[in-house]
Amino acid sequence: MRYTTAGESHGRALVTIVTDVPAGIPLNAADIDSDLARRQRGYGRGGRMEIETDKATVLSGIRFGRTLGTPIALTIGNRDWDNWTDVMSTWGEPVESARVTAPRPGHADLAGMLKIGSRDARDILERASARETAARVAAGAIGRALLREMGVSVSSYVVRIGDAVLADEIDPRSMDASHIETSDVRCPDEAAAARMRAAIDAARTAGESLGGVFVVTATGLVPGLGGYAQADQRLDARLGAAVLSIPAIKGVEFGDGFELAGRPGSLAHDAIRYESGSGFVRDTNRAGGLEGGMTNGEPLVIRGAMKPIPTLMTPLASVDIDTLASVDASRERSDVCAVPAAAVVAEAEVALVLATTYAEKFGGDSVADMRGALDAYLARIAR
Ligand code: EPS
Repeated sequence: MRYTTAGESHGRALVTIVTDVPAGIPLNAADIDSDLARRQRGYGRGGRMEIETDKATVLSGIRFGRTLGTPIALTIGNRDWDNWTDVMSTWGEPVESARVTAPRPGHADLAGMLKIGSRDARDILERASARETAARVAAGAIGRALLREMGVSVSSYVVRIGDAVLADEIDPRSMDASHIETSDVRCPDEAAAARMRAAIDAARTAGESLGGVFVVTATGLVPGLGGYAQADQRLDARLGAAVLSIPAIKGVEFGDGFELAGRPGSLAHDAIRYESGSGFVRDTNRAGGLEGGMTNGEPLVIRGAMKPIPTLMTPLASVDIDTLASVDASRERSDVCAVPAAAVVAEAEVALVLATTYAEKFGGDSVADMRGALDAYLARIAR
């Protein structure tokens, strides 16, 4: 499955086209809209989320609640567009007073202006905005619907916001996803969640913003997805690129990740046992479900590190691109913290990569054929 998106943050709408979708995936509007709603939640989000109620309008590729195997096009309207029709007009003359001339350190503003030769950071920031991730989440919901047919589920939780950390990692196999969904910081532990909220409150008061760390997990995966034979088959690389493509993500780890670098080999890998009835069993999952660029049948565990959002109400120093004088970086309405939302976006990116690997291994034309091939594969492995 592949997707492309279009749309500016304060333009009329976001657009997604998803291609290479197998036929016959059962899907309903709520599958897409509930993920869009999950992305909008989260303690620390700004005023924009009170304006928007993201919903997808499907234009093609789905008939009577099943994918046709044709490209799926959908749009998500921007309610805020009504407030931006002058500044974001498609035609006519620019509004000179609305130009953004003090690039924000950490945002795409300055490098983007230099890149395309613009004197208005809005030409760049409108598209660099993480608003675009709503379109990705809609695409990801289609990947997730295919994975559901393959017996796979993808979820996420937050383990760190600023200096507030969830100390004890939870086992994805025993994770209570419903509790995470009711937490406004996507944290399964209420004491840690309270620390995270307090950190966000303190940041808001100080005119600051905060980043953090989230975990995405996928369970029900068969071993052997991805590949060891070529660089571009390796699932670590594909998943890493997908998560790093999300705005503000600066780091990705699989399983015990960077910690593995400091351990002896005997404490870095996952010993293999055979148990009749269960097959090959691991008692640890330090690898995070990936060995040799492939799934190994254990839960996939990916951590993503998000930097703090660059828009600061107490801004860093910048330079006015007209006068070259030192000025405060521009302020825009923004979020204090969007780590819970980024976790939902990362689920979508991971779901799309995993759905693609299922289509590669089990045939991408029809979900019924895929299920048949998957069952044959599972039967062979069991033998
Ligand atoms: C976002 C919408 C944006 C921001 C945020 C993500 O809305 P607005 O710019 O109108 O307030 O809240 O974008 C950024 C943090 C960013 O740096 O661009 C959304 O829908 O997720």
